[in-house]
Amino acid sequence: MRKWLLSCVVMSIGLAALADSPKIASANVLQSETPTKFVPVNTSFDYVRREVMIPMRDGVKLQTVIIIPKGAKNAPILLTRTPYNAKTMSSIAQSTHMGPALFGYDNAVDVIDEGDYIRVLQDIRGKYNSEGDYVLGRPLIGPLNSTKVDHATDTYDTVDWLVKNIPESNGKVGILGISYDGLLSLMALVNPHPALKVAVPMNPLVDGWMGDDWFHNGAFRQQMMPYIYEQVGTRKNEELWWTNHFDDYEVYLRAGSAGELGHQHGLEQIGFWNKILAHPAYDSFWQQQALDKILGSQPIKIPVMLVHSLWDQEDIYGDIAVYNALKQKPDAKDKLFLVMGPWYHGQEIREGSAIGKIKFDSDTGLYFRKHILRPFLDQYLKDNSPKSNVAAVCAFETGSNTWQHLSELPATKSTPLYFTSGMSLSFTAPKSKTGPYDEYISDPAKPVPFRARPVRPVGYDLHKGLTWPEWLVDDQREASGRTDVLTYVSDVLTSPIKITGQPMANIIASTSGTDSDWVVKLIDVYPDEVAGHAELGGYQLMISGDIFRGRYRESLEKAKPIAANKPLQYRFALPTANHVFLPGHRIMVQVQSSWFPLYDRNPQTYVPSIFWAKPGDYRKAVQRIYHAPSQTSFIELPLVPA
Ligand code: PG9
Repeated sequence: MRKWLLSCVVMSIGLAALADSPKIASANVLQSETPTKFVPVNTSFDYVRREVMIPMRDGVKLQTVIIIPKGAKNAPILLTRTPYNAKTMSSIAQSTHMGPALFGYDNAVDVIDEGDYIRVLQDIRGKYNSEGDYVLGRPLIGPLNSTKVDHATDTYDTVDWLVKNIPESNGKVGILGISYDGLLSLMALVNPHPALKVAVPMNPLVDGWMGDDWFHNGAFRQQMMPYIYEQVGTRKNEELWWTNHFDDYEVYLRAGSAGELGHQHGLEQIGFWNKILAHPAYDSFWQQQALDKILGSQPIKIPVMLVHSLWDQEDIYGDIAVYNALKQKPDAKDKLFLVMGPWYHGQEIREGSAIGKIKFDSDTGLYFRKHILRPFLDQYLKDNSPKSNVAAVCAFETGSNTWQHLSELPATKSTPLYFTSGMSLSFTAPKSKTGPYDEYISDPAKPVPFRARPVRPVGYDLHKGLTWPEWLVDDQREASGRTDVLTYVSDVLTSPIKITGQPMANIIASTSGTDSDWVVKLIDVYPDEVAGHAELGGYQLMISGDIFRGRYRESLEKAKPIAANKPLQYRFALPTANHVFLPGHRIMVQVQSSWFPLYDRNPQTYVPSIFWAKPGDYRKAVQRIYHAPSQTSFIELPLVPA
């Protein structure tokens, strides 16, 4: 009986199991665990985040992220337009707090967060989640842009929408940004919307040929090729540049020429690259989009603060060019402001007490944000904010490591510092006719590295060895020890020498080739030993330096072969410095003919386009720098009288 009962139980369990089996099977048909639309719960956040598509006048909609401090009323808006992904720039950390969420690229967080600003980040047309076509640096409407839209109109339309659709705002908008975003802030100055009250372009690209990202005086900055590849190749920068060596020196040397390297990467598919290839000279393509020229032909409509980094490894030319173009205008007096800090590109929104081994005695980035940027923005954007006392020129003097607050840049006396025999520098012109030149052999097979090898690519992760932002302060001792670099040095200084502005390189040089590059570097040599900073003993700190492509000696617009073995004058401006050479230091000038691989090699044989120089075109050349009484080479220093 018990047996029967048991078998009945077993049978009924078995039957039940059989009856259940289809149910189990259906539970195992796995369905998506991801909701069709996940709604994040962020009621505990101290800010509200909105994502909207703002329509432009041509119907194209731009992805815009709006971050509003909770409970904000009559708050001003700080706008940044960017090609670098508004979404990630506005949620750098997942945090309930607005400050940490925004901390990072282009967000001067202490100003935005502590100032209770509404933060708006927008993808420009053609990038990331915005609609429309992408044109790198899209020229303003005019000879290079026959459409009805540009970044000035897009800013206008955006500002118009923002002030009509953000009830928490006081209807006042400021625009700011670094580099590309700085260029966009500058373009916003053309026909600004009445609600746009102030602009702060920091380290903007202004003139891609003269001295910002793409060329310097005609020499091509080939390490920017990966940027073009990634930035223009796909809307969301999904395709990454590939490499085949750890050391970029090898990558670029083995490719032979920039054109060939681009070809190996399929770069000719990219519109902007073809424009670079088509315009190696300073022709109308570059001149007509140079923003200093465009803005210089218009009144200054709203207050603008230009922020310049003295060791900007990317855009060291443009903001000063804009300042020079605007400073004589009648409205400059109360509308034009200049800040110069001891920074690499964009360092003004980061920790600013040092670049590499060079220290500035205080956090200059924090000082800028707290005592210059914030009161300046508050004055123009906040209701009832007091007038700030921000000076027209706030300049950090390197060497003495002090801030200066001035009504204008100091008057200077252009003073030649001559190259003399014995590899010396002197304020007295050379008298000796003996040994009227120094010479070196420039070999394109062994170009002078612009920094110690292995040369890593352009990149910002200092912790991963991508120290590109620091290269302008690298110790130049390595170069001065080479036989293909000429090094002139002064006696030890007994009193300070102060310079403000752009030194002018003025060399008389010959080459045995028919084309040549000339690199001139102005250097501060530290005393042999430095108490408390042993690593700075004898340090050679570049204060200002640049490259000039010899084929443009007579005309920047039209290349021409150089007459071989003929001493000729090369004269070009170096980047702005605001520096004191202290007693006990020496002044040094180095001259060389390559800065590789940042700049492409000059084959030293004239060819129509250096982008397509062939292996046989690259030839050694004998280079001479003259310092005879009738052929003086010198650097003109913008001396500030003691
Ligand atoms: N220097 C970068 C850039 C600016 C403008 C055009 C292209 C590149 C940047 O940091 O954005």
